[in-house]
Amino acid sequence: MSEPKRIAVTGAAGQICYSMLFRIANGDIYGPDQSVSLQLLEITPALGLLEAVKMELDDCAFPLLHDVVCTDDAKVALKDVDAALFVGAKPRGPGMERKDLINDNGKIFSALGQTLNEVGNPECKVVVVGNPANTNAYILKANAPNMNPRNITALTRLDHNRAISQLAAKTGSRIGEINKMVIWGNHSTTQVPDITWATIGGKKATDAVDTAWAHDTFIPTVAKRGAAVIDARGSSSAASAANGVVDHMASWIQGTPEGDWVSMAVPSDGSYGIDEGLIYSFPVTCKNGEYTIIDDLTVTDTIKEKMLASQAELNEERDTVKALLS
Ligand code: NAX
Repeated sequence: MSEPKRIAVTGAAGQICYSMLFRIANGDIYGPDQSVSLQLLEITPALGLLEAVKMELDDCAFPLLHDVVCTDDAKVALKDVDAALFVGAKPRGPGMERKDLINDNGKIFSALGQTLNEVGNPECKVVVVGNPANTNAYILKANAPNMNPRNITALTRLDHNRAISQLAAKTGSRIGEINKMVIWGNHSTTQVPDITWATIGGKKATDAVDTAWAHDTFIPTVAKRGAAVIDARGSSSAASAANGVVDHMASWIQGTPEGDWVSMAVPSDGSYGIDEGLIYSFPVTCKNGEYTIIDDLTVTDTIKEKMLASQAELNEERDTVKALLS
């Protein structure tokens, strides 16, 4: 077997990681023929809990898990990694405005970007999960000029999976029959889940549901699903978010199937008139470890208007953290 792939994970003692690390150690990102090393980062007070996670990883005796490092030093966690999953972030506290959260977490991501820049492998594949994920990825990218900017991405795969699940439930179809779902924009309530090109068993999804459902029920249900899970569970999505991260990385590394695509928030190349460099969710195909934005879809006027509103929100978030974009 080749050298292990090194994967850094931040916020490794948190909820999402408790579901995610075991999947990674099982080979779900790099596949069944590739061993992995985990370099886990936590804040100092959570190191005890992180050790407990390592004990459980050890107790699984995963054949593909080469070694596990637990640390509160980002230089150790991010050193020479092939992939970095930035999950750790502060949750929104009582009375906190979204702007406060953006600023607090922005500081975490500017510091991590600088460290990644210093010790990271320039081709390292990055996914940001900690919210506001797109803007945190934007901050990280701005602070890590040595890194390949194309490889700084954010997670909208959970939204993509939620959208597929909602369409399957509405039409009584199986998940595996649904292809070509799209999430445009920000991982927030301005995101634009879009079924224009989706197919169900090869037939157009738009023939199976009416436009009013697609616009007035489907879009807000997917966009507000995170809040619905919080209401039902008392805390935010964890296992499904972990699954989204694994799917995001596995698609990127192992490729997307012929005739389908996935949604990833990646630096815009100007497609669809979205400002270049903004971390925006697009449909992409993946092959040989590279993603390609599907840039030739004709979007409807209604969807375009929503796409621009999501872009406007991202621009506002970017302006809020201007001081962190060194
Ligand atoms: P938890 O609060 O359970 O875990 C976060 C962990 O991060 C904690 O253990 C904390 O000690 C650690 N941490 C905080 N600051 C850190 C730092 N500077 N370096 C390293 N570790 C640090 O949250 P969890 O439920 O795991 O969620 C993590 C993040 O994912 C949150 O920001 C959450 O909002 C975000 N989410 C993003 C989603 C997406 O689709 N993009 C969906 C799920 C989730 O809401």
